[in-house]
Amino acid sequence: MSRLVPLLDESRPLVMGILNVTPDSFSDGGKFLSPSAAIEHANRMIRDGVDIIDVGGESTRPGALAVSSEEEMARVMPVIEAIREHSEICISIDTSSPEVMLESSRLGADIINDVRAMRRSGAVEAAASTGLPVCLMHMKGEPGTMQAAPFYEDILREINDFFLERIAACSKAGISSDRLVLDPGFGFGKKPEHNLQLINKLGCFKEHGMPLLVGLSRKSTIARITDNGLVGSVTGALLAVARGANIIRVHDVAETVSALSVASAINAESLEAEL
Ligand code: 7PM
Repeated sequence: MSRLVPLLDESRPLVMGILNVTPDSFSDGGKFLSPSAAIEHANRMIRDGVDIIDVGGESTRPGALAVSSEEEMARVMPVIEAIREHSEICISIDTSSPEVMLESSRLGADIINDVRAMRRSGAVEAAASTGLPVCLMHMKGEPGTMQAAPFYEDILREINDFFLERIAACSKAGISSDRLVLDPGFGFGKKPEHNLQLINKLGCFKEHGMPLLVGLSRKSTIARITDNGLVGSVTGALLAVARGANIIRVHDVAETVSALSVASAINAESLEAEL
């Protein structure tokens, strides 16, 4: 049984901390490439109160080059293994590769987070065979070209139609709906105004009855509004949660946990609930 299920049952927003093991990642500048540095970062996030650690070995930044699954495997597996060696923290694997899904699951990962929503050949079957929960993210186009000229007639409708199609594909492969998490894909083939709209209207993605994940931390839409990426990202996280997000994917775990604790205390009008 995945460690995600009991966490989601707590019915409070969960914080997913980003652990990049790519040499070219946008915010971390390659700091976390070596397994030992990656594990140090993971331990720090655990101390800071993270609920889920999202391990990613493929850069999906706009314009990024494709990574072979061998390369991705070599980056990610030592890190998953090392985290699992000394912690029961919930581990998410950020991948589109069937091989990486299977091997991560074998090493004790709990969630498959796929920015391509299982559209790669063999992915949906691989994910189904692991029995793990899956996050289906909306992306228009591919990372290399998605920011060229994003165009939507009705973005909310288009994302919901995409979710319906991917939910059906998963269901056909034997992934039941109670194992799915949906993510509108902030920054993936969208203009800044699209990104702001999908957070403001997040509630319209609730119609599928599934938990929602949002990742806006340190992304360029936030950077266009404010020079303070930390405050901007935490503010975005709070508003996303207020509009129904269940999981927030962030770089700044301690600050996001603090902000969400205050929000929860206000919503519950109790201090005890947080102690
Ligand atoms: C460079 C630019 C490196 C952007 C990495 C990124 C999401 C995700 C990413 C998200 C889910 C980042 C992104 N973003 N998975 N993976 N949702 N489910 O900022 O929004 O971390 S990669």
